[in-house]
Amino acid sequence: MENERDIYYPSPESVRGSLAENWEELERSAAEDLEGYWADRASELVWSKPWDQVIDDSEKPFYRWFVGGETNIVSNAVDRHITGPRKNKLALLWRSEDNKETRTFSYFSLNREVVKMANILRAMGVEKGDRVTIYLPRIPEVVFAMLACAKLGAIHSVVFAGFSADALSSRIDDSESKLVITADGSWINGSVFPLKNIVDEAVRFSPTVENVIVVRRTGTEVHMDSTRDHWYHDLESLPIARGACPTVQVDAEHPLYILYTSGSTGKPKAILHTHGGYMVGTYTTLRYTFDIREEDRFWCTADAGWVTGHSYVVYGPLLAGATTLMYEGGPTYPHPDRWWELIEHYGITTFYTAPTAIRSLMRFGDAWVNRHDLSSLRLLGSVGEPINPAAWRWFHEVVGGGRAPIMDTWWQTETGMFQITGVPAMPQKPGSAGRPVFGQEAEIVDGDGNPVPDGTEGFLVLKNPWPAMARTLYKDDDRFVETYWSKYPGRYMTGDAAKRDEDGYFWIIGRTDDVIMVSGHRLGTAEVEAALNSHHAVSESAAIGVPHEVKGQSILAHVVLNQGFTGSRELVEELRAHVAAHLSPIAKPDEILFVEKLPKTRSGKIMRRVLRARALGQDEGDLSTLEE
Ligand code: 6R9
Repeated sequence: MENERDIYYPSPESVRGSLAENWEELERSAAEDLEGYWADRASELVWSKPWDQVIDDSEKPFYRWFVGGETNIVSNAVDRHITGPRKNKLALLWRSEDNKETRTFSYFSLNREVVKMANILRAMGVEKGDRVTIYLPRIPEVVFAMLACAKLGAIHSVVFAGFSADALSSRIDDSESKLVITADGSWINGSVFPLKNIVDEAVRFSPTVENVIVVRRTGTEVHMDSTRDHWYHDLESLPIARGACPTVQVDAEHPLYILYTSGSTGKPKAILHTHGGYMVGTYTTLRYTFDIREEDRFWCTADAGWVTGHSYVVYGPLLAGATTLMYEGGPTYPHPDRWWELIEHYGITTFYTAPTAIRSLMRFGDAWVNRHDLSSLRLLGSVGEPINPAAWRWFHEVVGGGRAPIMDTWWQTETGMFQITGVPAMPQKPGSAGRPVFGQEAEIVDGDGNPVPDGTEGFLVLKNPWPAMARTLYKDDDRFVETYWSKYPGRYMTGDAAKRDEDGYFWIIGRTDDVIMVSGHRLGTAEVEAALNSHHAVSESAAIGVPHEVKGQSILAHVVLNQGFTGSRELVEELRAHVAAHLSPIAKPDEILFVEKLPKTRSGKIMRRVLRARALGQDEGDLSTLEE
């Protein structure tokens, strides 16, 4: 933050001929004519019926986009490519964690896989509007499954394949999914994570799930229920899998997917995105920010279980007709140069990852990077948390060879697409996400919604609607209005604290609500506490995020024990394992403190702010609402 004046000017090569070379002009014209700007972008894609109206804001905040238009995101992500010069272009490259298997799909063969899976889903009774839960690791089938659902007009709900049976089951039940697509297991650092067993447990009492499709990945022995479970490789060879499968044309506002994300209460929020606007938004932002060119090879390291995977592994790159890499494993297994090796091997030009990964790789030193030829890289990207200037510089200098600018993209599950970011031609400030995307206006306000002067910290709000905006929370319109649109009427409340500098660049500080970002994964304090509280020794608990050098934030849990229990090293380990099993290994608290009681408000709400201040040795602030 002390380096606001530190500016990196892009090299002439990153500016010349880039799609948003004239960014100042684009910014100005989109501000003058928002509808015209988005109508032009939408016209670059195919619609089976043109829209009558670009934005309908008659029932704010329930905005509708491209009203009256009909299309399907798959018509644009796959179908339109196979009738043109991209038919034989590589769409998806895949590498296994053990580095021994490679699979590649042209747009033509991607379509074949999607058609096959869609035929199978259709034969199992999946129809337009039905929900399907996808619980798959980073393998090509996760892409096929998402696209197959979309092709039929069904709504996918991808659940990160690291969540526990409890978390999976509540998401299946809430979405009332009739089908679950999973794998026998997944590879994590050389060992098997038992996905199918977790699904078995999750669907045991599910009132809605009729079928489970199982992709063979690890070859581990699993239990197959003959009336419910089907191996995908068996289904693939049946006659039902064959033949053409038309892409169902849907209304622009037809739901595309639900994605559960943490909120400040225990119940995750079911973010709903739609076909038309989401398609236009992800297509446009990916192209302008990452300057996608035909010869590029794009790699976003995110998992399809998070929004970054939805928008910028699956939909955005395919909409743009790009070539994408998906890698099954993580950054440091078996050695901290696996990613660099893949960049070299595949000639990746555009590499998009998270600060937590950058920091963890930085710890191993430059030598691991330097033994690889990374000269193909021309653009880098960062997402998920603020990137600290030290990590920014290392990424730029050591990985990007001082050539590749870094696109620091700020956005959320709810926004569906980038909201604040740079473009290659824009000067960069390490640690700042840059400027609102074309057509957006962001503002920093105080608690009453009044804009604060530049340089002052406040709450980040968005002023204009955008096509990929969440339409609602599935089955919960009231919570949607209350969470995002009620505090500052007419403006979208992001929940982040930030400031703007005198050049109009935004500096994100972090979440203001009770959400913890561990390694770029968003966790609710309430979810972690719910997992802890489900242990028989725990009476109650409070989880907070504290700064962590590598992970961004780590979890510090305060635990009040039931009578008859005393805190011990063993119990700490037991509780950590318990959270891993009942929520996710990512959510394991780094530290657990046993306390007599928790600070609470008179109305009984835990004051995590006080715990945070204590943990950081800061002033505890206003304690007037504290109990007793
Ligand atoms: C895309 C994604 C959203 C929250 C968001 C903010 C943080 C995301 C950021 C960033 C600083 C960036 N965040 N990108 N903070 N700089 N470039 O991560 O979605 O999982 O919903 O999290 O992540 O706090 O509010 P999601």
